[in-house]
Amino acid sequence: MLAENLQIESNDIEDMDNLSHRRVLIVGLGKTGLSCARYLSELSEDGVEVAITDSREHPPALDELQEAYPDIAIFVGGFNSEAFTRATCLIVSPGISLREPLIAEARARGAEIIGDIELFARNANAPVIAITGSNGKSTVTSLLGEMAKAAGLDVRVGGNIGIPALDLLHEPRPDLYILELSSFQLETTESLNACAAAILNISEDHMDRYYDLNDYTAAKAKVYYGTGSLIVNLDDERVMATVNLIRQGRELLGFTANKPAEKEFGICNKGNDAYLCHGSELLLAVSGLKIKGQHNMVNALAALALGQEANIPLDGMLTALKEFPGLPHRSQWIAEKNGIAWYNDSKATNVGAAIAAINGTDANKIILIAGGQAKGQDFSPLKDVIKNRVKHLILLGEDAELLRTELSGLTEITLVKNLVQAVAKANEVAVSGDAILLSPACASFDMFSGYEQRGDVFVVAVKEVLL
Ligand code: UMA
Ligand code: ADP
Repeated sequence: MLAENLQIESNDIEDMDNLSHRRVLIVGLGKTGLSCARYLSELSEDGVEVAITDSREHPPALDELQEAYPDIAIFVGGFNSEAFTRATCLIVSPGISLREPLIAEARARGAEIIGDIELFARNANAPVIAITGSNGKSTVTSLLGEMAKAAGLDVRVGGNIGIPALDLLHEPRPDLYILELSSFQLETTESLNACAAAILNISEDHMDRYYDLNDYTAAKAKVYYGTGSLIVNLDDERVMATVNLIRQGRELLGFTANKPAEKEFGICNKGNDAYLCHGSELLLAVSGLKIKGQHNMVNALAALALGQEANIPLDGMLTALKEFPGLPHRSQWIAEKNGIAWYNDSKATNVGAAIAAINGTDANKIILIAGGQAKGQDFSPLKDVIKNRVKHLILLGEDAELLRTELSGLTEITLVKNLVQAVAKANEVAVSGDAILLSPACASFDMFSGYEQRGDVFVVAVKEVLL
């Protein structure tokens, strides 16, 4: 079995609905750390002492924290071991590994180790839908948010998508929370008990943080803890192996890119048209959707399955689905000139995402712009699609050489120094009927502040070259 070595650890968390008489250390002072500080300050529980630490000299939220919460003790420019020793509870930000020695020592001493999602879970006052997976999380989370809104629900959407979950916890109580969760966030989450939860897919990502794919999968599997509905990708062996290990008699609701069995969500063909369907019921023609590519059809099916289990009315879901334009930087159409289409898929920060984008791009041949930080990934799964669909591979970034070594002989390869050169080269080799796709399969932090900046720089370069 694929996941036979899978070990799902319990954090042995004691009953901790409140943090009274505790010494809490928030570890990390980015978006999450700031949201934890804000939440604990507003909670104003008696006897809670709050401090915060970050290994960086000037973490992003430092100034805001100092101004808004001057009473919180701050330790930056390295982790302060005394602060760790004093704490009875650590709230660890997702960007920090639990294998950090001071965190491991604190756990061994009996300190409680949680994350912001666990704190959210203990205080959330409405049902929660939770979405994880290697790819498609933000698309499904946003689409489901739109579906809930179209159905007239008061919904709050957040988590890894960019709005810290604790910032969603304010009065009045909403009808529903929808959370995008990363494996990092799930590592420290035990009691979310989502009413519906999905692992959309599992492929290699963040291998610089995990021992192996099983270790990464075990973190993702925690999204299914509890008693809610288990939404599963029937086409993904690793998801299925994982959920079968932990389901303990619970029913699964599946989605698939193929014809579904009764009660499942899938794709059926009728005449020349493909439809999203629920069992044998045709829901919507694929041609009627603004989002494109098979991966997006699967994302739509996952959202429908999650929505059904959270009792979101179908009419509202279908209305939103027809209108949903997709998110920027995800297989986003940018321009077309001389029969050549340009797409920005900068959010493809791993191999699985780039494969989905290449497969989902409608063109004779593709000129692919890729590269950046490899994060320890194995690039060999890219070989087939590169060989079959990519006529020219343009590589840039820190790990361009690594990619060239792994993918040489499959197609023509050019190394460039920056995105402007990449765009110029792509423009030079493309002919009518081709598509030019930025889908890097790598993180962007070697050259950019993030995938958004990488995508923005690409779009500007494309517009300039097409002037
Ligand atoms: N860092 C340090 N020292 C510290 C603390 C952090 O070097 O003491 C570094 C981390 O290694 C990381 C960066 O700082 O490189 C940010 O880490 P953080 O935990 O402070 O991040 P936040 O600003 O709190 O943002 C986090 C998520 N970031 C990560 O998990 C790295 C955001 O997801 C999320 O939107 C936000 O919480 C709100 O929930 C971003 C992300 O890249 C989009 N997520 C990864 C992904 O999608 O692949 C998992
Ligand atoms: P995430 O939040 O998990 O990073 P996004 O919805 O932002 O996912 O999409 C990121 C990239 O992943 C897209 O640009 C696309 O290349 C790819 N992608 C989207 N949905 C899927 C899917 N269901 N399966 C595989 N790849 C996908």
